[in-house]
Amino acid sequence: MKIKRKIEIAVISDVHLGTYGCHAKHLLTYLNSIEPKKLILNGDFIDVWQFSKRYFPKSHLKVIKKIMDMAADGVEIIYITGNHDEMLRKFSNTTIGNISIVDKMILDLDGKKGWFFHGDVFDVSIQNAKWLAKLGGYGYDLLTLINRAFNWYLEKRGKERYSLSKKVKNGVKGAIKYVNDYEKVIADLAIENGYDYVVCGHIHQPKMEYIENKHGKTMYLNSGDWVENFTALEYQFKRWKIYNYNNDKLAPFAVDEDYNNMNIKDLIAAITIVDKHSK
Ligand SMILES: [Mn+2]
Repeated sequence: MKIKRKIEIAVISDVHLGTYGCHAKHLLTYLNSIEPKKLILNGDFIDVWQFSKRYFPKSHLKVIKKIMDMAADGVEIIYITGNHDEMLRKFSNTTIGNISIVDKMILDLDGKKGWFFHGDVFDVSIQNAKWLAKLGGYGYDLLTLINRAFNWYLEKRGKERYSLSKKVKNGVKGAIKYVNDYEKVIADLAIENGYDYVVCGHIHQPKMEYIENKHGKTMYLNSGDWVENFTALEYQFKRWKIYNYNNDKLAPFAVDEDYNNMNIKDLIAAITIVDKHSK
């Protein structure tokens, strides 16, 4: 019998299923080692931009099957959309069984307020977004519109859409400043809105840190990614921590025995065919 770690909430982001960079096997091992009440997929879970039929290996299908099995076992799955899976934003606020799709979410965590979103809407205007914080609750929604309009304009002109995470990843000059600005703007907006925690992803930089300004403070949390860092955020016993797969000595014991005998066809069937007799 496998002993799984019980966690109240697990948050993962930037898995990028369907790309060569995604370490699906690591993620599967992690998911097999935990028993969360809630699992939050905070954006860029499936990389629809780079999706092609040529590359979607067995281990990536297993991750999807695992998530569906968790949902069937009563785990509440919250899929927050990101920029690489923004096509799913069409289905925002849809709920199917234990799985729901949203753009952003607010949770009450033992009397404290947590704000969850992917974070790509902060790409466009991080340099001069200070005034957006002053708009409080409207700030995030306004940024979403500006970001959308800006990318629409770039696409119209045949240019590549703006990607902050790509800049950071490629170590473009000033990358550290981009990261700092991103964290600062998000924290400012969270403080302005009275959130105790703000939980995002997108820039692939795991972090847990109190950020303070003259109006107050908030805890900034970033779940990192499953391309380079293999990190997650876990909430248990009224506190957050960063899980780091590279430091987890138990990892080799949580293998995916259950799915090992399944071939690709079985896996696809398990994911796509809904049993008419169930429920
Ligand atoms: Mn992203």
